[in-house]
Amino acid sequence: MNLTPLFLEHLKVRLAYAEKALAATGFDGLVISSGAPFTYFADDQQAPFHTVPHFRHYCPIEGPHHVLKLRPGERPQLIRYAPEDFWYEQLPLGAPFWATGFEITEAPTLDAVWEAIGKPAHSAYLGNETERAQAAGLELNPASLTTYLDWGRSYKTPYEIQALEAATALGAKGHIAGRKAFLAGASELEIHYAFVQAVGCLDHQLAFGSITALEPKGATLHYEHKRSYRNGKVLLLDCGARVRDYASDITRTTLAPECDARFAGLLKGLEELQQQACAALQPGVPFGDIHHQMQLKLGSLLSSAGIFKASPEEAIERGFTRPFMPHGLGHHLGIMVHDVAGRLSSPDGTTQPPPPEHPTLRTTRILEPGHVLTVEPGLYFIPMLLRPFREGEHASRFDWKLIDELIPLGGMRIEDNVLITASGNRNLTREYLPN
Ligand SMILES: [Mn+2]
Repeated sequence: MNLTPLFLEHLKVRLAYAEKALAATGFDGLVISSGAPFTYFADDQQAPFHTVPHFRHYCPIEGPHHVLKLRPGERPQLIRYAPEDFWYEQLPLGAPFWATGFEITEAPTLDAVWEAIGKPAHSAYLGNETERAQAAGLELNPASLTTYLDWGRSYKTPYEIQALEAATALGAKGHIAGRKAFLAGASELEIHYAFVQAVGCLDHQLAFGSITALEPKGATLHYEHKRSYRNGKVLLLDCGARVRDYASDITRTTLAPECDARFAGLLKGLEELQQQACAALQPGVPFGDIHHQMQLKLGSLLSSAGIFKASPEEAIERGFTRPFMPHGLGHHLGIMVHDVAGRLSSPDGTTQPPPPEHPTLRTTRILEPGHVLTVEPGLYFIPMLLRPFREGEHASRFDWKLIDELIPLGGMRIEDNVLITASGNRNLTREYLPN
């Protein structure tokens, strides 16, 4: 696929938005670093390098210390850090699909990079090479500008949607392999390797540290260990891939045939509820409303399964559903897995906090075409969160015998990546992973 026309159109849109952001926040120019690597404290090893997301938004070049210089009305300048090096491999630039979008200068040293930048007047700097940027007279990471740019990152261009879709397709391949390994009795570590092998990358090139949880570990929301325990009854696999640094974030819960039928019934109910939530994503709808509807449906699922006795409305009012689903319905997805600006209501930095009954909601945005979000309801048996209800005034409303029998099975979550379109939505994940 020739990505050049898609990318050049993306760059045009992004530069126009950056010009608007600079005008709105009082700057004449913008300098962005791809970033300096991070070295662990009292160690000589570096963390796997992540490009500064603001930089990545304009330019897909890999590696640290490159700098972009943007000025309204001018062609964007890329100063490419290209040292001679025999310790680490330095590849020539070649002719990547994006190169024609930039005026490219090569600099063999950091001093040469920053000499090429010079001292642009009234300009802002985004990145972590702050000493260099300060010496160049730049204003460091101004909040008004980053917020304005963050808002714009929620609207994905066709180039970005193509990358997110490709990341979803790749993640789906990993999920198919992981599920197959689980059903053959594999351990958490082996399931993880099956995922990574199918995606064809290194661990740190995944979208995030994989959550590969058998049984009770599924109730630790960000469980990252990989046990050698095998022949599990429940697999909660939450993992995604990256394409050109855009992430997918997919979760599937798979049961072994001998799994408890009551747990299987809840998973079927959660699947229906998740598909209804996905279908509800439309332009003009506040994401928080869909979260609220999902909580109501979860209330009726839990009460019809006999876990507690309450109407859905009462279950929300008294917080009965919250220990079973303590996180938000989803989040924006982009270069960052939990993408920015979920709680903004305007590019000027005005925020819309979540309502008190749904404090963990990560996005309160009103959905618009071009937004990409995850939809990921879950249902967990988390002893720590159940304790206040077990000991509280409404304890008799819960079936603790049933709950205690389900606690060893951990939890379940189903997560798809959904693009908001002009007329509704596209569930990117189901196109590649139908179930
Ligand atoms: Mn997620």
